[in-house]
Amino acid sequence: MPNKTGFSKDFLWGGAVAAHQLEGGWQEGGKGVSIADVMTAGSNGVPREITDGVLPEKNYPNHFGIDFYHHYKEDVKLFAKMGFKCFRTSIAWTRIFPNGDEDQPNEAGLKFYDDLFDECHKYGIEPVITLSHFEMPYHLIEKYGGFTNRKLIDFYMNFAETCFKRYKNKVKYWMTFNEINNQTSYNREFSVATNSGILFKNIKDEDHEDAMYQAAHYELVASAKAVKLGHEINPDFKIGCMINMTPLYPVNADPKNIMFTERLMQRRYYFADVHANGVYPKNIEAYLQRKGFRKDITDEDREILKQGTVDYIGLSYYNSMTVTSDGFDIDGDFDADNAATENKFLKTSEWDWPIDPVGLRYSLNWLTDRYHLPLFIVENGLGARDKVEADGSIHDPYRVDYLKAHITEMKKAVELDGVDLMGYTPWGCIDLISAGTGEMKKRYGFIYVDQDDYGHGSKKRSKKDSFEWYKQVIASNGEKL
Ligand code: BGP
Repeated sequence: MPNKTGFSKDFLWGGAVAAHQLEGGWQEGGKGVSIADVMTAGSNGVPREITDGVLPEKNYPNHFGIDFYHHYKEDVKLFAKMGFKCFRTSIAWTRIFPNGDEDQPNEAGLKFYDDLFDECHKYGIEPVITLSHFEMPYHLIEKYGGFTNRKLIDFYMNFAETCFKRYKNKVKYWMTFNEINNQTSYNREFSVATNSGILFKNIKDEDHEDAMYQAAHYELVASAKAVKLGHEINPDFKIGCMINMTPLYPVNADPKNIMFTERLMQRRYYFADVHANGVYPKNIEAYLQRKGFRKDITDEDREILKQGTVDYIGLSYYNSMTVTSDGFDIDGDFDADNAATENKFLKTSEWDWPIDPVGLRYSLNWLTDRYHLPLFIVENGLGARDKVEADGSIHDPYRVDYLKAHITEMKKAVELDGVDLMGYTPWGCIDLISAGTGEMKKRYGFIYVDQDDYGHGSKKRSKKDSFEWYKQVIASNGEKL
């Protein structure tokens, strides 16, 4: 009998994190320095800074994370109590290849993930693994210029092959690069540096966009090569891409705004076209040619892109964005962030992110119509400040409201629109360091961690009200919201 809610009985309910945002132990087990280790904490609107190496006077929150490196057994046990079927995390590249260009991997790093995956399997939790989640070895950036250098494809492949072979019987679900399309926000050094390892200070202003497109090309080739190799190592692997899905809405029905929005969508989502179809869409080819960008693309690259198409599309969804073409030349170069404007129909989070559950259903439909592939929502959630009451309880109805509204729309997409959805892993299922701000106070978790932005606190874990709520969502396979 079909499940009442429309979710299959093996639907992957779980939670998502990334190594650099929670592990800590930044110098333990032979780990090297990653880009995340040279990023300071931002605060109250002050953006994070990428420093020249680690400077003793600065606060680097990714150094301590929430010390998952030492608490993982306790944390996985809590995930199991919530009934997780899967747990999405990443493998810190610098634990496996501390500098990124070594021939041999670091055994202590490999062992850490063996232990973590064993711990997950002990409770029947399936690991879902991102290979590169904003954690490139800093050495690869300093010495080679990150993904502006074709050599990075080989370094990434060493890392991918090592992981695929080592965890071939422990991990089935993989993703190659986290939010690969976020680097299209090329005016924000943070997005570009975390994705491709490009430091703007090393590149002339007028070359930023070209460098981004070239690096993105090498990443896409690396991803396709990894998908192909992964399938050879274990044909049962399910290997996906991961894109940040922020649907763009025109501010009004002026055709100029409609065309402008379409153009922005093309720039932001061509990554998914390449991953899923194995070819660049015509509009991007035309743009790159016109601008003289991405000069280095070979016939062999094009062939690899075709051979390494993904099994599914992983996506993060937090919000939609409304844009206006005012002040832009539609045929010029531009960045969606500079075109963003208010949407009077939507409320925003404390960090000014629009809250738009219907946008999730819209996104799932859009992706399905375009790619005809299974989808996996691997991030969704609300960053908010939580208050601990005198008795230690934490009431977070705002988080439950957000997730409930999004799951409701996700259900409609599955039940009414025929979307093939593999699973749902809300972001930051346990409080962790925010990627965008480096703060601890921007919390997403069902599990509270007693720690401030500077790493002070007992690190004690406690359940928020949302913990029991999510537990019943999973237990009822999405029926009780
Ligand atoms: C995504 C990243 C995550 C995560 C999330 C929330 O872009 O993949 O790493 O951090 O956003 O963003 P933030 O931490 O800035 O609130």
